[in-house]
Amino acid sequence: MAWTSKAAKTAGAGLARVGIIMGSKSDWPTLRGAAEILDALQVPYETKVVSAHRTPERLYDYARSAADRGLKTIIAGAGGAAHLPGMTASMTALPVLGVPVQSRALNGLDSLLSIVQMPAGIPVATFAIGEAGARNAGLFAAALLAISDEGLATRLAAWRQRQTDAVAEAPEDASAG
Ligand code: RP5
Repeated sequence: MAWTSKAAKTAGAGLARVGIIMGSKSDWPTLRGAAEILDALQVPYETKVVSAHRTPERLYDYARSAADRGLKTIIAGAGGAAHLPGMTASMTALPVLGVPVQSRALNGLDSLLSIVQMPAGIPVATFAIGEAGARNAGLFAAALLAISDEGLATRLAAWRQRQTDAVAEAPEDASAG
């Protein structure tokens, strides 16, 4: 079926190549980390709230149409009983990158175990809990796309070099003393 996403946001030119989905709008402060990385690397993406529990039909439509709509990978973040990444992976052949959101009750350990412990057969690449995981999922999505996109590979290499260059050899206090 045709898919139109009101919440779609694209960075750079062209159709979204990465989908960023989350189980609740309360997950956005975490998943924003992935979006910021994709913005920095000029990778077009879309964002959408898709709950495995509360909006199962939306999840079905999203996952089933993702590849036909031009997405190459999906970053899926959720917290608690975090079924979103696994259920998404069950309905698309695209690589799914799971981000465990830091939950209030168990600090994200529940999210991590829900996402990482997929039974053999349907893989979800699982990242660290919280914003670090979201940012790394963004970088990983870019690395996947960079395999067949020379311009993106160059931008990613430059991003990593800037990060390396920004690491001081000594802590501020030590050099001041
Ligand atoms: C999960 O439940 C969401 O991914 C979110 O992390 C968690 C709490 O959701 P809200 O109650 O904030 O909507 O499905």
